[in-house]
Amino acid sequence: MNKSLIIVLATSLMLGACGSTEQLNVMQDDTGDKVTQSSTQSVSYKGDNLFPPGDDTMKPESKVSGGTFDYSQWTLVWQDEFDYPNDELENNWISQNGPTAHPLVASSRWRENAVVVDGNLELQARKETRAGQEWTTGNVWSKESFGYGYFEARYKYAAAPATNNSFWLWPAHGSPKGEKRCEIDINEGHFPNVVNSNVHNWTDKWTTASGGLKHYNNQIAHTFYGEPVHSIQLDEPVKTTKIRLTSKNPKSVYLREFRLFGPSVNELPIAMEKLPDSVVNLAAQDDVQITHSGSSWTENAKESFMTDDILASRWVSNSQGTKWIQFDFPFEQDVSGIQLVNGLLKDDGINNGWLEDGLANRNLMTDFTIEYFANGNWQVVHEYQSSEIANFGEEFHTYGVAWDEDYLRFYFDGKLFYTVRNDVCFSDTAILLSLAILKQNYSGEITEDLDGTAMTIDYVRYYQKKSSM
Ligand SMILES: [Ca+2]
Ligand SMILES: [Ca+2]
Repeated sequence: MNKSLIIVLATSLMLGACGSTEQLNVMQDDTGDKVTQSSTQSVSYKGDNLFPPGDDTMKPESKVSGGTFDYSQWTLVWQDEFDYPNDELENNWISQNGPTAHPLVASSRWRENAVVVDGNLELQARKETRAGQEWTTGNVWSKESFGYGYFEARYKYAAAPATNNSFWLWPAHGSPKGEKRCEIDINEGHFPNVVNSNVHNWTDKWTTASGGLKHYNNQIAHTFYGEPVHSIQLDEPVKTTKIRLTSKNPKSVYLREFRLFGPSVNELPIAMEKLPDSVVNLAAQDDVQITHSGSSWTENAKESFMTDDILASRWVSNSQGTKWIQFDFPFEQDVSGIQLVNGLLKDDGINNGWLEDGLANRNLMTDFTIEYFANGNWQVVHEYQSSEIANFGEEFHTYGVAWDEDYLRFYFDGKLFYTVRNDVCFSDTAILLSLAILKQNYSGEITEDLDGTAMTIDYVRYYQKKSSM
């Protein structure tokens, strides 16, 4: 394989339900042509299963847990602290210099956008048309390749929606014959605080019943900050005929329960439990009309699931554009309390892996506004922005993966949050740091706010386990 052949765009993006994913990663060669055939055999299967039928190698055998990462068991064998002049970046890294062919990426990527300054590597986003794309960013990969070990980077996201802030592993310098082509996304970070960690098998692909080409992966939007539950007690009841929730969440909204209470409910009930018999959910009455921005077509996602008093069932919204849900009452109501549960919970499970207690929430809404209709106007009664709780564009965090023959363990600030069995990744890999700007609201709306932002990397470090040396 041509050593400069493969540039992979770190733009794998979750769509829809846990385990039910659609892939947007594209490989291209340095002429910009997409690689549509891998060198190994593609396999066709019938059906829409994520995993090829009968493939038991994908199933977990036992749970593993590592807790907090123990650096004392590991030896630092390679590092880049970016503590040198900009023109020394080439000692360790190769830069993309040209357009980005993926149809969802709006940025060409250049060495000029990868700037070493003040002890950091900045991958800078700029509003400038080059190579036919309206934005520029940076994308670098290591000259060296690495085997099993612990990879960690400390970085901040570019502080605006529509960015993909990626620290990932890919065999940029080629794989040994017979090895599967493995991509490990340690984090494809989306502002303000979403962590996407994933393993892709690019060798074994299969065709679904609907004609799509799938490959094994397990994309998950981890949302460590924020809560599934929002309980809002109003200071004064509002008289209204309509209530609506609106969100700009980039992906589908998972609304498990939505409850409205009248003034007779003095104390809001426990959101994660069934309602007491004495408490009425005004939103769940038969004569309430529910309208919305659209439901996901990928799964059973009816709007009635958000008011059925069953935590396990949920409405799943459209994935693109603004999401909203509206409740129309047949006559004016007094509303004094609002309660909702959203996102994916640990009990929802995942394919081929395990989530740790305390860091298991996924797909929580990044934002929402609740309004009521009165006197001919919509009036805001509650607003939520997850960037006010955790803003990874302002805060440095560490993202890591411990990779061995059996497992891949993903760490956030040194805490294990996610483990998958290793069925794919057995040969050396390069390290990549990539900023992309994404179209179609995949990680939020493209705005002028992007101009001048930067994915800012303090360091990249690689460790090997002491017992393996
Ligand atoms: Ca429900
Ligand atoms: Ca540094």
